[in-house]
Amino acid sequence: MSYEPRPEHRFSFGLWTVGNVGRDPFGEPTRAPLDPCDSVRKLGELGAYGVSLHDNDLVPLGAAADERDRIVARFRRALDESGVRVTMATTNLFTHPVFKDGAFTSNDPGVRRFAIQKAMRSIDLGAELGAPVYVFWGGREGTESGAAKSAIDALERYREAINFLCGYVRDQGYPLRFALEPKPNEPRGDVFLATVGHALAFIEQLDYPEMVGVNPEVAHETMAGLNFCHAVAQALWVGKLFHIDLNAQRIGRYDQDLRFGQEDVKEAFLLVRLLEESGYEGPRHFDAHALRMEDADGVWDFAAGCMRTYLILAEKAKAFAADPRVAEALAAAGAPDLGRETVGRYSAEAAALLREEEFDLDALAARGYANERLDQLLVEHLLGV
Ligand SMILES: [Mn+2]
Repeated sequence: MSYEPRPEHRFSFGLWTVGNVGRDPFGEPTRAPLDPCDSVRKLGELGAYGVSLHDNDLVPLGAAADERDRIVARFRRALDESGVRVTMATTNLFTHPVFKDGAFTSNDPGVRRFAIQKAMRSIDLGAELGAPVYVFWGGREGTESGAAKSAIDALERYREAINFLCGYVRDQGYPLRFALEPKPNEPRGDVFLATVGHALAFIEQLDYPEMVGVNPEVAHETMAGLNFCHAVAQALWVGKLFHIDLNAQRIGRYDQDLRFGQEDVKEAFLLVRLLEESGYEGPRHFDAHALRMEDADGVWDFAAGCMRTYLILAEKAKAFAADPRVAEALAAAGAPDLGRETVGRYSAEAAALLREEEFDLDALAARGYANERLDQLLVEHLLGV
């Protein structure tokens, strides 16, 4: 196995990920900014399929129209030369101080109107670059002082904004779908649409729910101590996994955005197994960055490592599925039986039958589920034993 990334593996990286300069809340940048065109060329050399971007990763805020067009044309050439495509675009609605109280949910209507205008222009850019998915991460949509903002009003304004932007995309005829990216906190103390479950429920209240899915991120659900695979599975189950942000994170920490597989290899394995076996066809997108002590070379070690670990885990998932001992342990665990209907659709006849059915509770309760055997096999696969 060479584990060499190729475009058909559909790996993608944000411009802001490899371009991360190593700033943190306590320290200044440790690396020089990268030219987005150089990032695209380097990602192409490493075997990546795609790149994603915020509007201002490419075009500075406030750039004049001719400057914008010149920057975009130059970026277009780098994409064409490298064969890398834009797989996702999004709007920076968090860096400028104007968004300090929120963007779509700022208490100030002027800020809210500016945020929607900025998103429209950014959607134009994403469509021009051929992005099929447009992500909304509402990092500033939240509160520290719960008395200062009605969460009900905020959700109504959030819905108004997404509905308006759906209308804009339809009106322009862009072949673009939206994906909401949940996060429980950071930078705000408490962020609205905190988890995948919150986002899925919100989507059902929109005017065009079919246009909107989710972009779950490993770090964001893990920060809250939630099971990321369950979140992804629920998104898959309702056909809403439009995009995914892969990285690594330890529970209970700040948003670490570590290299994919850097922490909790077992959960990373289960995630890769889920994605590979589910038929998910979207990009395997890394939203992470190199550690702050890395230099320019370390950035590309980070990027290559994300892809290599994914490919190793995909191979491990195949070997796990093909192992007859695993199949036997899965059968002993009853895993295949969960795929069978329990009572089927309701009918009076089925209800009458069930009402009379007799159960041997002692026998049902006495059964073992062989989870120890199965989980040990999983661990040994991962340890290469
Ligand atoms: Mn993300």
